[in-house]
Amino acid sequence: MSFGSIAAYKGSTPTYKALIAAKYGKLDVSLKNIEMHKDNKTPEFLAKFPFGKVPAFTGADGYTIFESSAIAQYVAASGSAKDQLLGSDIKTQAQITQWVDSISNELQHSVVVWVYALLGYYPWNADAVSRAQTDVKRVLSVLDGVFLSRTFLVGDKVTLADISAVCALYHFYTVVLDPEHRAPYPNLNRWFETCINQPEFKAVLGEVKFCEKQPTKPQAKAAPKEASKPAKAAAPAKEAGDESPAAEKPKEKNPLDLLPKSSFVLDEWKRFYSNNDTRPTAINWFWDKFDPEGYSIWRVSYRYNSELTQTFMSSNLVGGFFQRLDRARKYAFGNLLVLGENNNNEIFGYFVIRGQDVPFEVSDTPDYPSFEFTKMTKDECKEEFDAVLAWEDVKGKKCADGKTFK
Ligand SMILES: N[C@@H](CCC(=O)N[C@@H](CS)C(=O)NCC(=O)O)C(=O)O
Repeated sequence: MSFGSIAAYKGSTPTYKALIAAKYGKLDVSLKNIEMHKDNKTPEFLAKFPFGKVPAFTGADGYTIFESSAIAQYVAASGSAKDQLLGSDIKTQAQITQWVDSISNELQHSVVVWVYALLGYYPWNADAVSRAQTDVKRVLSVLDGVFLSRTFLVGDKVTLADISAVCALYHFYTVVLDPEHRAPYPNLNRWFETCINQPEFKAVLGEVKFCEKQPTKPQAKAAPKEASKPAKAAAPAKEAGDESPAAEKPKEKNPLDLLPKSSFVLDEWKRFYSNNDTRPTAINWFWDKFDPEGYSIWRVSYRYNSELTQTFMSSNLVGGFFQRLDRARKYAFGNLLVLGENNNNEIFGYFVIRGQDVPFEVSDTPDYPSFEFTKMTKDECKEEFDAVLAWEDVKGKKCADGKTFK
C-alpha cells in the first residue's frame, strides 16, 4: 500500500533522504517527477506548499509536508525502522538531528557555487569556487576525523544522520572528488562506501559512479572582444565595517551620466513595456522612440548552453544574473529567454544599454564572462529583438520561460 509520494525533479538528492528512509522502514514512497516552474507554481500546489519548492510530500491520507529533512524525518518515524533511524532516547535523537542539520548546512553553499556551477546551473565565480573548495576540505577533514574511530555517525547502525550526510556528499563524490582529491580522507571514504553498499541505499541511488577526474572550468570564459571593458573607475577605499552596496560605488560621476541627453528615456520605456501589450503597442513605441546614438542593442547568448539541463535551473541562472546586475538598472533593460526543453535548452535574449559599450555595472558581474554580448543594429535584429520582447519562440525553439531585467 502506498504511504505517499514526493514531488521533485529527477536527480534531486535532498529527496533521496526520505526515499532511503522509506526503504529502511519498508514503506512504499514514490517519486513523482514534476515539471519545475510549472507544476510547482500552480494554485493547487501552492495551497499545500506555499513556498512552491520541492521536495513536497503528499501522504496517501492527504497529509502534506515540505522541507526535505522534515519529510525524511516523518517517513523515518512512520516506518518499521523508526528507532534505528531516529534513535530511541532523546540524546541519540538530538545527536542525529545535529548531524542531519550541520552537514547539509555546511555543504549547501559549496555545492551551489562549485558543483552546480560546474554543471552549468549557476555562474562560475573563481574566487567563490576557491573559497568553497577550502570550506569543503574542512568539512571532509572533520568527518574523516569522526570516522577514525566510528563506523557510523551516531551509534553502531545507519541512522538518518548517515542517510542525510551521504545525500549531502553525493554530488561531491560523483562530480568533483576524483581519486586524488578523496585520497586524504580514507575513513570518510570507507564510511561512504559502507553506506552506499547497503541494499536500502542501493535501491535508491543505484550504483554510485565516482568522479574519475575533477573537471575544471577553463579560463576561456574571458569577456568577448567586441564587448571591451571600459576602464574601471578606482573604487574608493571601503570604510571598516561598511558593507553597504553604496560603499562599493565609484565616487566619481558615472561616465554614462555625462553622455549627451537622449530623447529615449529608459525609465519611461520600462514603464511603458510593463503596462502595455508588447505586440504591437510596446514594440511600436520602442522603435518610434529608440535613440541609437544614446543607446545600444546587444544580442546576448549564454556560452555554456550544452551544460544546461532542467529549464527551471536555467531560469534560476538568469534570475541570479539579474540580481547581481542591480547596479545596472539605471542604464540597462533586457530580456533573457530559456529556449527549448529540459536537457536541451539555451539562454538567449537582448539587452538595451545606455551608451555604446557594455558598462562596468554589467561587465563587472561574476556572470558576465559566461555570456556573449554582441552589438546589433536595428536592421540586423528587429525581427528577433521583437520576438524576444514578446517572449515568443525564437531561433525555431519554444520559449520555455523568460525574465525581464528592468
Ligand atoms: N531546504 C529546502 C530547499 C528546497 C528548495 O530550495 N528547492 C528548490 C529546488 S532545489 C525549489 O524547489 N525551487 C523552486 C523553484 O525554483 O521554482 C529542502 O531541503 O527541501
